[in-house]
Formats: sequence, structure tokens, C-alpha cells
Amino acid sequence: MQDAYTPRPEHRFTFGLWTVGNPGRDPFGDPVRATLTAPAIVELLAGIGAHGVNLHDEDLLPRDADAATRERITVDFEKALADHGLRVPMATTNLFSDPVFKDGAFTSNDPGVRAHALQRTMRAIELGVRLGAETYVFWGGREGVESHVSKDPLDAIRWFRDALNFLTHWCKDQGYDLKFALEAKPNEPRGDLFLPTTGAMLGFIETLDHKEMVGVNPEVAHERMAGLDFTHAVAQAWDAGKLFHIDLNDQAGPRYDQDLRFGSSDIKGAFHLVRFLEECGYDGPLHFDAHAYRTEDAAGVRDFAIGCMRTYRILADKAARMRADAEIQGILAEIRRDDPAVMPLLGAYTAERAAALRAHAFDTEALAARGMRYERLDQLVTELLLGIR
Ligand code: GLT
Ligand code: MN
Ligand code: MN
Repeated sequence: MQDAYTPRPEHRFTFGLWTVGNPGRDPFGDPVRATLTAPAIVELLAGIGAHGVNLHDEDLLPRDADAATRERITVDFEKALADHGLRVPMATTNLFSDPVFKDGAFTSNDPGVRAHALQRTMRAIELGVRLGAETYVFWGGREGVESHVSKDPLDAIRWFRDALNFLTHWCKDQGYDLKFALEAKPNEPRGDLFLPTTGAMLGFIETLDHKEMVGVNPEVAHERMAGLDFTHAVAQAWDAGKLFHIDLNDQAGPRYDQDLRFGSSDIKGAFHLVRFLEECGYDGPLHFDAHAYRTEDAAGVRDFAIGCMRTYRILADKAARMRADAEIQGILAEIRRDDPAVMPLLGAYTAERAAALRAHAFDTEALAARGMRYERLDQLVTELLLGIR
């Protein structure tokens, strides 16, 4: 079906090899779908209008493959990308599947594991750069604890900082023009993960040697697992100039990481997110880090991927309708209207302004009595989303 919401490459939609390639394995059950090869995933994504494909090193290259095998797989993948006109905007390292990382990678108590994690990451960065990636994601994976006697959080944060500093210096020495994007998650697969929210990552970034090179990759599901509003986290990242990448999916409240099809659970939350992204000027990749329900076959995976992109396009259209809706805009203008008596009291600090503000008599009864009209406003947005405006 072709319509106004049909995804096209210029819409900047991307998927990880591990997302559409997810065979439906979970902690309680075996795979339910055949594993797709990387070139098959490239063909699938190109056929439905995606812009790019992202990967972990191990999504493409088996951990123990010899050099000749790695080269052959990489060349085949590059050929598929060229044949289908797909890009690789982002790459990352799998620092969580190999048993060697059972106690974390950069924050493992074992210095041998910490050093090995750096080596793996350097090799994976080389692969990402070869494939043309501009952004390199760091999701901690197992950087955390179950027992709080096992690790000093100050050591863990210091080790994580040491690793990122080492890698930013190394990238600059290599002449790589790469941005790092840190992805937070509060828990799972460990009981508690370090730097558990996007806000925590933003604070941490300010302590790095090359902080200008490092931003965040917020994920809808991860922020919601912590009970937080995702759009607020994204807005803070944008305000800080640190929204380098984004992982779009959905999640029904605090529970295990569901990675649901975008907009499938909290459609209103997805709308406000799309509205924010479309209006703030974000022009990076729109990456869906999600996977199809375990009930699906290959056709269901395709439905899932098309659904993520269509829902984004439809919500972008709804955001435009909201901007053009006279009643909604009228209420917004009304509730934000300037008060000429008070405006001179607001603004940058001056001694005169402080003195005037200190002396001003506020009619707090009138201020408190004012109705804000949010019920009407929210209902209008609800009706717009439900398709009757
Ligand atoms: C894994 C995780 C995601 C991360 C990926 C990048 S891997 O699927 O659940 O949130 O973004 O490492
Ligand atoms: Mn993610
Ligand atoms: Mn997730």
C-alpha cells in the first residue's frame, strides 16, 4: 500500500541488524523464527523504505571467525549495502553476550576483562568506521551488580570514565570523525546498572576528557522502565546539545525491557515525542530499537518494521495538524499570554529588577483562582489523535 505515510529513505529511518533479525528468543523460550543473514536484512529494509541499518560487531561477524572469514562476510555485507543503497549510520560493540563479560566489561572487577573490553571495542570501532558509521553507541549491557557488596560504584564510574577517555583519545589519534552516544538503562540484565538514566549520562559526560565528542542515545523503553517521561529526557539531551542518536520503541510501564513496536503501547506519549523531534530540529537518524512479537513469522516481522515507520509518519502529520489547529493554538496562546504588569519583573538579573520584584504586591488569590484549561486542551489533542479533528 502506498500513501502519504509510506516510509522513504529521506525520512532517515534505521533499524539494527539485531531488531528485524531478532529470532524471538527470550529467557524462557527458544527462537521461533529463522535467523536472517545480514544481506537478507539489508534487502528487507531497503524494500520497505528504510534509510540505514545499524549493527553490533557480533551481529555481523561470528565471535570466533578467522580473519579470512571476517573479511568475506564484511565484503558481502558491503556489496548488499551498495546494491540496495542502504547506509550504516551507527555501530556498537556487543560487550554483554560473551561469558567473559558476566561481571560487566569496562566496569568488571577483573582488569583483564576491562582491558579485553577495550580491545574488542577498538576492533569494533574499526569495523564501524569501515562501514561508514558516524555515531558509535555505548550501551552498558552488564555494567552493574546484583550484590552491592561486590563493586564500589565510585570505582565503576571511574573505570567507565577511563575507558571512554581512552577510546576518545584513540579515535582522535586514528583520525576517526566519530561521535559517541551513551545509552542508559536502569536494570536488566543486571539487577542495577550504573548510570541508569539519560540524565545520569548527561552529568557523567561533563567529566570526560573529550566531552564534545560524547552525547547520548536515549531509548523510550529504558527511560520508562525507570518510571520516567521519555520526552522530558530527550528534551534535556537536546537542550544540552547532546542528542546524538535515539532509540525509538515502546514500553508499557516499569517492567522488563519490552522493545515494542513504536507507538504500539503509549500512542499519546509517542505523539508528544514525535512532535518534539519534528519541532526541535533534530536531523539525526530515527532508529527503531525494537522487535516483533514472538508470535510472528517473517511476514509479521515486515509488518512490525513498516508499522514503526508508518506510525512515526502519521504522528508527524498529526503534529502538523496540531500546529494548524486554531482552537488548540488559541488555548495555548491564551494560557501563555504575557502579563504586562509582570513582564518587567522577569528576565535577567539586575539590581533594579531584584529591588522592584522584592517590593511588588502580587494578587495571589487571582493567580491561584485562574483555570488553566488543560482538560479542554488535552481532550482536543486526544480527539485530534483519534482522527475526528
Ligand atoms: C540491546 C539493547 C539495546 C541497545 C543495543 C545496543 S543492544 O538490544 O537492549 O537497548 O541499544 O547495544
Ligand atoms: Mn537501545
Ligand atoms: Mn530496550
